[in-house]
Amino acid sequence: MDTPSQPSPEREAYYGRISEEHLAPLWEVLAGLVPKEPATKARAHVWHYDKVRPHVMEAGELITAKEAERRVLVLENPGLRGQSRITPTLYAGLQLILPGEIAPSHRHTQSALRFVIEGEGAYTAVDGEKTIMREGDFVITPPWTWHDHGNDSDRPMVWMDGLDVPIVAFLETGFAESYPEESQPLSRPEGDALARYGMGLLPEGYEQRALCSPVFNYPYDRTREALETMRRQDEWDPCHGLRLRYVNPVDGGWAMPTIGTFMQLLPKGFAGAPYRATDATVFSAVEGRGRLVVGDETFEWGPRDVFIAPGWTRYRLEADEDAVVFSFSDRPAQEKLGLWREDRGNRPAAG
Ligand code: 1HN
Repeated sequence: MDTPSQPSPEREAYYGRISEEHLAPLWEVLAGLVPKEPATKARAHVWHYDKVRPHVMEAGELITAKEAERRVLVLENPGLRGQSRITPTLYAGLQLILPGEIAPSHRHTQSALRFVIEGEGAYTAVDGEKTIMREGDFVITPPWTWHDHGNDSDRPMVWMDGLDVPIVAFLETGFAESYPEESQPLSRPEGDALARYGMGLLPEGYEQRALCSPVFNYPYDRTREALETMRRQDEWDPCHGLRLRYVNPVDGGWAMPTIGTFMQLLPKGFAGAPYRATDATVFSAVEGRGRLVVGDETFEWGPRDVFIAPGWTRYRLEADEDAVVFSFSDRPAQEKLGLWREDRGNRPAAG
């Protein structure tokens, strides 16, 4: 699939004639359409929270949550500026909600996750249930569910939003609407979803209707405890340390159909083996400090920093202290399409 050299005048003239009929020669573009391997435009990067936080807080003085609808600073991948993408297929941003504010209710076909970075006590209401959020919580907003956020605490709250916006745009399947009131009515008590679906029990007669997990807040204290308990028995993965994936407890599958989410523990002194996979991964450190090494670049990270490892690009993770790191990627979407591949160090690529 080598690119042909500059076309002859005869061929150029032919291309001109067929162009009038909206036709084009495949052989001139084939190599670009079917690359030997992915060559991503996304770049590795770290957003240090201490640098970003003042800008996020300043936005709080410039615009209200109500006026903005969502007061968010978009995390733009340096290789994809102006496209509202943190990876080629995913959107991410940092959302601020100040005490007393409400981000009005709306719904859309894009799926969203929230990962709480700073603060405690703000809530998000999803489909008739409110959940109070704390640092390290992973919260799901399934597609086409009403959702509004509010902050009844006395401190600002910042979380990272992750959405499949570019995927939905590519498929041209985006729909959205506003709820007629600022807040949606609540029909279930706080904690109902976790009690009903997140305890290893299911109500008799329960039928799975949605593709997203019915547990819509995975609290950090439970996730942290699982990692801490398991570290005594489980073997460390040479690339990922001890990495758990968030699952839909109803079927054991991914918690969201398009976005895969993980929490991993990297023990003090961890020096991960090189790893690459076709899914670009967005990380958010909760505890500890370490490094992301990509080629000859090193990105130091600490608590609340967000960093990204591009797709099909070898990287290594290192930790100086026990570190706990959340991450997400489009892996479920790739797997469902039979496209996902990983490559661990010296082993040949799968597939
Ligand atoms: C959205 O609905 C929220 O509901 C946050 O908090 C960020 C980015 C793009 C599109 C919709 C939210 C968003 C978003």
